[in-house]
Parts: sequence; C-alpha cells; structure tokens
Amino acid sequence: MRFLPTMFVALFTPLCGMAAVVVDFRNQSGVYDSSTSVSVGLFDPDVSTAFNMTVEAIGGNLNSNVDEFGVADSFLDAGEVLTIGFDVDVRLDFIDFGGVGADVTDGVQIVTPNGTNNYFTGVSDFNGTLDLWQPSTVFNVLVGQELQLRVSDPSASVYLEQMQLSVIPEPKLTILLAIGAVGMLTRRRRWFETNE
Ligand SMILES: [Ca+2]
Ligand SMILES: [Ca+2]
Ligand SMILES: [Ca+2]
Repeated sequence: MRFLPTMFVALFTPLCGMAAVVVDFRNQSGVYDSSTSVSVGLFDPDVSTAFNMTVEAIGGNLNSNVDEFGVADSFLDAGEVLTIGFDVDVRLDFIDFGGVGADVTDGVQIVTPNGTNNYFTGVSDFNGTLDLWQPSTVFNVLVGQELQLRVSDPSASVYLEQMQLSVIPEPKLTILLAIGAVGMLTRRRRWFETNE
C-alpha cells in the first residue's frame, strides 16, 4: 500500500495552489498579430479549468514580437490601450512590463476596477528592475471586469512581456477537494495505525 502517500500528495497539491498560469505575450505573432481583439484559450492545472482570456487593442492592431508586445508597433504608446479580461474569476499575481522608466513621464498606467494608478521605478508594488507590477494584496479580476493598460504620459513608451494568474476555484470544487483531502488524511492515519 505504498502508493497511498503519493495519492495524498497528488490530491493535496491543488489545494496549496503551488503552480499558476504564466501567460507570455512575447513571440506569439501567430496568435495576436493583425487583429484588434483575440481570445486565447488557457488552462489552470491546479483546478483543472480551461478558460479564455480576451485581449483587445485600441489605437492599432495587437502586435507580438520576439521581445515585446505592443499596439501597432512593438510598444504601447500615447493614445493606445490594451484591455484584458477573463471568462472566469482569476487572481492576478503579476504583470511583467518592459521599457518603464524612473518617473511618470516614462511609466505605465493600470486601470482596474479598484482605480487607476501610474507605475514606474520607485512606486510601491512596482519592481523597477524587472518592470514588474506585483500587487502586495490579493488582486482579483472577476468575470465581467477588465484591466486596461496605458502609458502614464504622452511621452512614455512601454511594452508588455508576461502575466501570472490563477483561476479562483468555484466554491463547490473547493469544498469537494477539502472533503477529499480530509478523507485521505483519515484513511492515511488509520493505515499508519493499523501498520505500526
Ligand atoms: Ca508581430
Ligand atoms: Ca504603439
Ligand atoms: Ca520585465
């Protein structure tokens, strides 16, 4: 009965949310280019959920290149907007940009359901070395909500690299997984008790 602990780990791992979905926008010309709106199929193995991300551009076509993702050219510039939404509730871990500078004239603006903020080196929740926006509190994007990415100033020019997120499990699924885990724990304990 050696397989029992292995089964336990396999069942317990999804509850811990150890992995997440990383969406790399770079080097994906075949997926995004020559369109202002693209729906991309994604899969979160933690909760065995397939879902769709919709990416829309204002001001030109979406344009993925080897190192950058922008609108019209490789960059997000004045008057251009990237809108991102999902058909499931997700928790956003980070958005990775490039080309962001040290002040508001060279920053990125993120419009969320919670408000509008400008990010550049030195701003809280923004890593200026990696140009990474990483919310310090849990940040969810629910079905029907969207993120808008813009530049923080007409002179700014930035680009999108990647994003990490997790699907927020349906409450029913969470409960079922929890019940399953408790069941396995109980059985495992009994197994140890009877085999000691
Ligand atoms: Ca391209
Ligand atoms: Ca552009
Ligand atoms: Ca970066």
